[in-house]
Amino acid sequence: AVDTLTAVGRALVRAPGPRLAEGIVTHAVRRPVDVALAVRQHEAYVAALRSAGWRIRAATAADDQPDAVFVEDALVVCGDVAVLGRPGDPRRRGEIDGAERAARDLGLRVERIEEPGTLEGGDVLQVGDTVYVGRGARTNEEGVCQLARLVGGRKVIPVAVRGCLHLKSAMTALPDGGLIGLPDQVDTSVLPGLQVVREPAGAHMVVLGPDHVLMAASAPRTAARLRADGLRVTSVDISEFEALDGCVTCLSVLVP
Ligand code: CIR
Repeated sequence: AVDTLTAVGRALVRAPGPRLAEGIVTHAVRRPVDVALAVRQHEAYVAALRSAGWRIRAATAADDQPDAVFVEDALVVCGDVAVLGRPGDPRRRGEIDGAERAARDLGLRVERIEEPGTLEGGDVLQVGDTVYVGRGARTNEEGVCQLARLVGGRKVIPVAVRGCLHLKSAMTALPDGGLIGLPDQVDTSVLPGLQVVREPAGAHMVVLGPDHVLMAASAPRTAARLRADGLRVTSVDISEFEALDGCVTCLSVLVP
């Protein structure tokens, strides 16, 4: 009972597997990944969520799936429904079975994106009752339409993205719901506004609480600016995941 009184919600994570270094790279310049360091960085990331009050739930690691640690892409949780994605990159489709088991363990109703739709959770940014869905390399128009039907009652806004992997590679939201990111990579004409950042990793926030965000250590100037604005910022070094085009959002799914 104490747990539920103090907790903010549950956080789903998935530990990196031994084949992490073989993960897909599209935008970064391929360099060797230090898997032992990645394991320690993941532990520190999980510890940051835990100390902010999130109860950690671990999906079973998928040792044969190099990118499974990027658990955010495999499913979208919206209220009491988990929508299993259908990754735009077929090399990631083997992650979905384990994500489904994790969603059921969380007690969520399970729906799924079906062929010919593609959708990765990195393209889905929820801000209150609004759901921004990136249309780009990994999520197609059909995927956006299917998601819109499955999360009925929310306002779904498709956003064209370019030059990046996912919508959340380019923009996320602050605790007050304000959008923050890189205007060159998203169609800003459909957005209510966008606070511009100069560091690419400054576009990535995980909202941990009403005035608390988690950011990558690679965005020190943005973190300093947000602290000056009165936000609490926890920074974590995720260099080994950034080497695989990952960002701070992709390592968890928060279930408030
Ligand atoms: C991929 O290319 O699919 C992975 N190497 C990285 C996925 C990162 N996901 C995310 O930022 N949501």
